Amino acid sequence: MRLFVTPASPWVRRVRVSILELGLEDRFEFVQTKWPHSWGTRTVAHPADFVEATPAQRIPALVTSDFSLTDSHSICDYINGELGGYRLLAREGAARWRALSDISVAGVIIEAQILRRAELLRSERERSTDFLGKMRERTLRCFAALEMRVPERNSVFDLAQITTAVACRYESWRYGDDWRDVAPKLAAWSDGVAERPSMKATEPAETPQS
Ligand SMILES: N[C@@H](CCC(=O)N[C@@H](CS)C(=O)NCC(=O)O)C(=O)O
Repeated sequence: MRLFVTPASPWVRRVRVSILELGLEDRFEFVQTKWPHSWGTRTVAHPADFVEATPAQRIPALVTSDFSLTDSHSICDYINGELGGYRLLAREGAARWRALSDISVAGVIIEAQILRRAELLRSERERSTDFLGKMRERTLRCFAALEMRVPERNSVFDLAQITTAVACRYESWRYGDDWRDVAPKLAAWSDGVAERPSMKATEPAETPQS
């Protein structure tokens, strides 16, 4: 299976951490993609294999011998259910919905982080301060909500925790540590899980531009 990736993307990171937590890395070929900074506002040129893999032309994208999946949610669903025996997210029942409740909030944070990044890649003249403020406020509201449900010590590092940890670490990497003031317990928890080998192996780095 081919997984199209970049080291900066938090959407990619939640997939890569899931793969590592399940010990499935040998099943994947990781294909590095390149992104000029114009990606924030324009369609950029990509190699044919990536264009074929995903009509969205976004990462992560997974190509198997039977089908392709073009977002992290469907890819995590496949990895967890089909390859991972539902070890990262329960198949049904209350535990599933509790986890999805956290995943949806952490996912909103990641979505806002990436929208903010794309806006910041515009020229200063084009950039909307209002939009950046709205994304920042949404992010902080969602971190405050996750502060109310910090995972218990030594609980399973499941897809909800993975997605939350990725959102926390991306925020610090791109935008600094202000969020820690609204979510101090979550921040301390994220410092702990950042030491896991799966998180260490996927620390964010700038995406190659060419
Ligand atoms: N909801 C999608 C979002 C994927 C996404 O937005 N990926 C970003 C990188 S973090 C991307 O490929 N952006 C390029 C573009 O929008 O052209 C997912 O879960 O995978």
